[in-house]
Amino acid sequence: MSILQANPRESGGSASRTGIIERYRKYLPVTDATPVVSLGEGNTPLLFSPRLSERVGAEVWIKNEGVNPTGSFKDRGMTVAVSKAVERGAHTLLCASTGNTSASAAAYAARAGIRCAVILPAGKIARGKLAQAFIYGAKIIAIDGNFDDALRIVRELGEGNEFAIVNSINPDRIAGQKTAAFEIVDLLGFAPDIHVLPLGNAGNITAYWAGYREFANERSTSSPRMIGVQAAGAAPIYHDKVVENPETIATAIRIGNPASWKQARAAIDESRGAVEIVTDAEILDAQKWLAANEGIFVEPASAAAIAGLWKRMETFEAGTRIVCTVTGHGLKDSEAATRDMKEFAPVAATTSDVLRKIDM
Ligand code: AN7
Repeated sequence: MSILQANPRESGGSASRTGIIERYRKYLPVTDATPVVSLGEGNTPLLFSPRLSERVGAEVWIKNEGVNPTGSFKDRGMTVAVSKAVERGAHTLLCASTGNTSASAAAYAARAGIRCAVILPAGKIARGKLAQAFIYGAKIIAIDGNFDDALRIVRELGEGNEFAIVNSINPDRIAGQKTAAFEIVDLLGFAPDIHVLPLGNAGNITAYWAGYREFANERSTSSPRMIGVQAAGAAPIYHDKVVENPETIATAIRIGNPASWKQARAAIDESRGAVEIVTDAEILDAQKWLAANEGIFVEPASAAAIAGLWKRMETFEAGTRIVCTVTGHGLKDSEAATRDMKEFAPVAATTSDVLRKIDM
């Protein structure tokens, strides 16, 4: 068998697991002429979460986007954005990022055989994400500034024809990311009453809302109330004011002036949803609790959604069906996860010493 037969272009090169373009082609801005650049993204677990449900007095499912090919939801948008960029003849991708977008862009550029440059706030990217951009071979430019500065530069550079911008200001990204809402409705057979997710640059809430609306029209299902959760130190939408110096341990959502601010506001208002804020301490608490009680290890930005869910639990009626998206894998930011971990003093390598130490 030739390599081409083993890797049929029609399935994006994935024989075992097709990506979101193949699964939801008719809802996406692709044609037969679009070369599908896929790593088998999407089709992520939607897990009923018994302990979380018990804790908040509602039915809670977790949509675990951390198991995408590069460990975050960005891959859904990136497969569409990069496929379209390649179709238009792009040679170099460009993005600003708090980490995950750069990891995803770098991977899909590698897959497509094109270049990728990423602009990152120096010193504010989780180690695992930086490792990804590096190992996939992206050109990394660290700036003395934050994500909002990086995005401003990307917008300016995007005015020329040299770069294909793959931030969520590119509508192909939003189109790809809306497939997460499709999967939820397809798997549950209905839309949840409430959807909770972290809110950073606000592309994802925009995408989910578009997805739910699209399926609501097609299948006359309802649409959920959209609840976006920001970190207390980076909460421009909550305060309705640009935050000049956003700060939070959840570096993925360390954003003071979200690009899709208006769309996020519209999603929240139209769905009669809400914006919630959570402190870093609440985020770390939720991260540890979710790992220890549901077996799901997420990065701090994703844990913000869980912390936000807890904050609002008094408002849930019994039987309320809630989906919570956890957006990125915990291993991306192992420093954050191990902040309270002490050194493990070794014991003698004997069974009795080890047994004494287990002590549980
Ligand atoms: C894990 O990578 O903005 O509200 O540059 O990585 O759609 O921005 C990441 C955002 C939530 C917020 N959770 O989503 C980037 C970037 C994780 C994230 C968000 C991000 P948006």
